Amino acid sequence: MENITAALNELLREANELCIGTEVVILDKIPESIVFARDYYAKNQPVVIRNAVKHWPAVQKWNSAYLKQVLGKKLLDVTTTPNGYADGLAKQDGTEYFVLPLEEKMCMSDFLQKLDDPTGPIHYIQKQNSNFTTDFPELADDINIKDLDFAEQCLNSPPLVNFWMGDKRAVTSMHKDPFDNLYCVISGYKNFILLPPHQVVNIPRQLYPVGKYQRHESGQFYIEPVLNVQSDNNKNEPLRTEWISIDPLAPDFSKYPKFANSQPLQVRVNAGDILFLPNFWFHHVQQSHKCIAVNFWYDMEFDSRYCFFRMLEKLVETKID
Ligand SMILES: O=C(O)CCC(=O)C(=O)O
Repeated sequence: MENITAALNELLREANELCIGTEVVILDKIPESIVFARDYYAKNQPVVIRNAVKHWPAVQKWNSAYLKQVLGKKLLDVTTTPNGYADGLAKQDGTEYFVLPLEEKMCMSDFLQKLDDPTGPIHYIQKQNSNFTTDFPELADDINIKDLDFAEQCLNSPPLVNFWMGDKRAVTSMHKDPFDNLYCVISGYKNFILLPPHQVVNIPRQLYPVGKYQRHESGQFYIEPVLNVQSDNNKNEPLRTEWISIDPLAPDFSKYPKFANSQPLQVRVNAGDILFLPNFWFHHVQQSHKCIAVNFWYDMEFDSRYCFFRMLEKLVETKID
């Protein structure tokens, strides 16, 4: 056990000293493909490229008036929560759930109007199913995927393309994805808190019952448990999922002391910038009001790095202190 603890400490120290550093690298122009491949993709390093898509018509055009004109009456999928956390932890009657958002259909004009109400529930267009491609064809010509060719040789095309727009109170809680991500901010800004995959050693995780927000007729939200309908053995038991227990905005170090060693990186991505976020980097995201973003998710490679991560994940499940 002592050996394993020493090895994990060595991993954290070396990874931080040799390859992670204390800040996200910022570039002021799109790198050549070979430079992107060598310095960022191959090293699993995030990088922000300032003003890389500033020339996209979207950056000039996509304001409330334009969206209302082009999409005003169109019904869209919008997530609604009482607290801004559309996939996050919340307590009800002493039970802590991983809670999915209420999904509502509303037209763009109503959505924009609701964003102007700072007191109501919190709305976010954040359907992560390539919704830009399926739901927003009217906006397709305002971006140019050819500008992402610098990364094409490294990434598995075609990507899923997602559209994000919401309230400044909407927060994406800490998680990781099995995708390499080119995240383009179109309007406003996003604040990212990032942790490299090996920090799984310091990030507390737990299985939580899954719930989904619903509303009473009065408008009051409640959490409805989601049952496990797939497994014959556990039918009618709550579905459970693993989620990260810590909120990096208010970390409870007395409960999770190891998180104090995690050294998160923070970066603001402004309108016209691209963040390259490699797969399995943990991320937590906040935004300015009515921030709009389009991101491109490329299937990750399940290579030796993935196998190493899985091994590490299993090792720390054994609760080594
Ligand atoms: O913009 C957000 O709120 C979350 C983005 C995210 O989690 C992602 O692109 O993987």
